Amino acid sequence: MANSLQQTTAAGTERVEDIAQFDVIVIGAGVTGLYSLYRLRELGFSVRAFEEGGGVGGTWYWNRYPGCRFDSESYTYGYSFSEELLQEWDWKEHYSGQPENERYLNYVADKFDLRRDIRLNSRVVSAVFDEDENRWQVQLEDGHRARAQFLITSVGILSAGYIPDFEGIDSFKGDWCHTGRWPKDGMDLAGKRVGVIGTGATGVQLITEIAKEVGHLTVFQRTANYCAPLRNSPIDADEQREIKASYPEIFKKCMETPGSFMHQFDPRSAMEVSPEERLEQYERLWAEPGFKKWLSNFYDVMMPGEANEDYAKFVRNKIRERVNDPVVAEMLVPKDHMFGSKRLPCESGYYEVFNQDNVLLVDVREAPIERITPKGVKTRDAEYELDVIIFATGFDAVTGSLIKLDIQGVGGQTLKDKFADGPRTYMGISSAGFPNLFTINAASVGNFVRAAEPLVDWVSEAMCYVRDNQFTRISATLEAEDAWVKHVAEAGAKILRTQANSWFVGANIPGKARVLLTAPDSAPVMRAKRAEVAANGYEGFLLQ
Ligand code: N01
Repeated sequence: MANSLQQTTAAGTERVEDIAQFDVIVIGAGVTGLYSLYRLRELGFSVRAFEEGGGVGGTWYWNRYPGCRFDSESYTYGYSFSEELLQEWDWKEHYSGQPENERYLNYVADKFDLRRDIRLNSRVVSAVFDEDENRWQVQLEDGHRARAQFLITSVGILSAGYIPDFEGIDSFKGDWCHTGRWPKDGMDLAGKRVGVIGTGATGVQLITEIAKEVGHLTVFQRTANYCAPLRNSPIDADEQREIKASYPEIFKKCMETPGSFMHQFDPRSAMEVSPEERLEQYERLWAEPGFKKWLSNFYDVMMPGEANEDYAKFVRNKIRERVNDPVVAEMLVPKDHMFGSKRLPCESGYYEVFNQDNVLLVDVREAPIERITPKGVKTRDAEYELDVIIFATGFDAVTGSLIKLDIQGVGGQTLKDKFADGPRTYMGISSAGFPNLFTINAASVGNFVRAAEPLVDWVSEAMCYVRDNQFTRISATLEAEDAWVKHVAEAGAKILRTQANSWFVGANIPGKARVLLTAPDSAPVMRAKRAEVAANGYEGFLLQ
């Protein structure tokens, strides 16, 4: 849809002609963007999604590194909005891999005819609020522009890849890449000397998979992680039938838990049962697939304190049991942070990789990486010659991808400046001075799709409220925002997620303010809060 606007806008002094006009612009065609598009279209809005990638899928489009897969159950990750989709789609594995997940999202895009409203290969470089017209003007890298009353940033929480500022990267003679921008045609690693920097959830998946084919692997580890066996398996025909018959119960379970996963904590404290009973439960859950090991465990295993340390000891011993060389084993055992204070990777043979003769573990906390050289990686102690370097060094989480968009609100204020000391929003969704902008990526917590669907529903209903009541603007009030920022700091200080240096608190990015980047509350609490806000006529929001 395009029209000829013969006017000068506050968004720029140029004459604006032939700018495509929509009710809503969605940035990103990943899990949340696709659903936003579907939902808003159903509600009668004209929508255009701009996607930087050459295909839909977001995280599952970009992160095509070997080993990339779910660690929450596949059938808890799919959309719930269409019974037909649920019955048509067969998840092949309990923890589905990237190729299948990307296929699923493409299937969704086709089934609901979403592609006609998605412009691919479209990197947004700025979004400016036109105060006279109450519309956002979005500028793409290729010169294309579009305008809409509402702007939704469905840009993901882990999409702005982070590569440490090592000197000499460009001098490296071999191939290198970041896991979040894995080449579509893959990387030829067979028989090569490969170095991986980073041992977070990504590094753990990648290392396990590529260790099967590389000639030699050097793993540069700064912090050892608590990793637990994923125990993935194919879904057989009987299981498939059972899953399809029990989606309502599966989703109901997910909606009742703090992180929207299908596992409920044991309401007992680990410390109130006998040591024998405690160990029996630890062992029983350890033998189970996925997150059950901690999310179905004694509730206080995932809280700072005695139970947490007791379980950490159990996990440390599980790691030691699997690594032949006791020196290497001790390097792989985490001792500097609490169990669960960083994201817990699930693995499928990670520790055994370090029993291979062609794998070397290098401690870069002890001897940090000094630079990348033409031949490889130089640490304080040695130079490691490599053909390929893979940066599994994570993401500038949540705010990184928002700031990259150069979003300018009322009075030319930028989101970058406003978020300099951490995100300033109300419930992660809206920021004062940025009317009609919904930062959906900053509000999701836990199991992504389970969190995203109700969030998108809420935002869509808020837009309907604005439309139906002939308002032109909606945004958080400064008071509501201040109270939320205070709440995040206070409640966040008490939870496990803020206790270590990780992306949860922005501590993985040098110079980034250390602030909890998502809500400190559980998913049910957040849904109830949003429902109450809406029921009270969007309390905490300024409607104009
Ligand atoms: O990133 P990370 P990730 N020198 O930030 C190291 C999700 N996810 O991509 O721990 C040396 O966790 C850094 O070291 P340290 C999941 O939510 C999900 O792995 O900071 N090393 C760390 O080891 C996850 O949490 C799945 O000391 C440096 C690593 O790089 C999130 O994505 C799979 C360094 C970065 O780890 C991010 O995970 C994969 C330096 N200068 C990911 N700088 C699923 O299973 C950084 N590091 C669904």
